[in-house]
Amino acid sequence: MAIYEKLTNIAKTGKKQLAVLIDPDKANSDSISSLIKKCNSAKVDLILVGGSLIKGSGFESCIQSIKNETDIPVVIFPGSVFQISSNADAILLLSLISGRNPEMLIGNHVIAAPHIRRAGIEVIPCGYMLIESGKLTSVVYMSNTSPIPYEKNDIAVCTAVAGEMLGHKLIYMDAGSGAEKSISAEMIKQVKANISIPLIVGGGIRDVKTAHDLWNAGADVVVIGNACESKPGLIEEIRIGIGY
Ligand code: 1GP
Repeated sequence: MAIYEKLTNIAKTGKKQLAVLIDPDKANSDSISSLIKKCNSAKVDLILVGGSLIKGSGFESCIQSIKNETDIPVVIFPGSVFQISSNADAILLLSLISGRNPEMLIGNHVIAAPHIRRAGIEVIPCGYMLIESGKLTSVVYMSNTSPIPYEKNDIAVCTAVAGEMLGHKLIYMDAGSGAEKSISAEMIKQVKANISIPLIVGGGIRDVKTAHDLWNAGADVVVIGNACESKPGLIEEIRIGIGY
């Protein structure tokens, strides 16, 4: 079954999904292997691969190493047009709808389109929203956009609704990797109440309670990135805590 269809079907049942984000620049084959073992045992739903700035040459080998060790779908979460691979299962085609940078709304997509088509992977159009999170994150700086202010729930709601009306299949709300504070449960609750497509939430989630609060507020998928390295037991604890 296509990855988007599966994600949507699970979301409709109300079952909460867990995604792990791997930054190829921070991973090596040993660290990938140990993390993937944890993802397998915690029954992680998706593995996202990408980063705002990838300096090394390990993007392709990172995806290949992951695929060698798991059947969990590997989905590219691209930080640039260089992050495309036929070895992945799908790509989130991110349109940065919280910003007003035309390159992030359409320019990079034009450049990437023929390469994505040639890769032959599933394309999931995704309205991507950055939310202010206490400090300047790499993604805010690199995208040259302003995030939505932390407490402006109404702007977040209208942005997500516009994203859905434009035809995006997912909304991804991100405080940015390593964010000081994750997105508020109240903002997630209000956005979820106003859209009918699945909602992914990430950035700065470092403990079980925050993950559960965001799930309970309406996130269909919670993404854990940095904390997988600093807290090796976290993804299992999050999964056990939710009861499946
Ligand atoms: C970043 O949402 C992801 O784009 C994950 O963030 O690394 O802070 O968990 P963290």
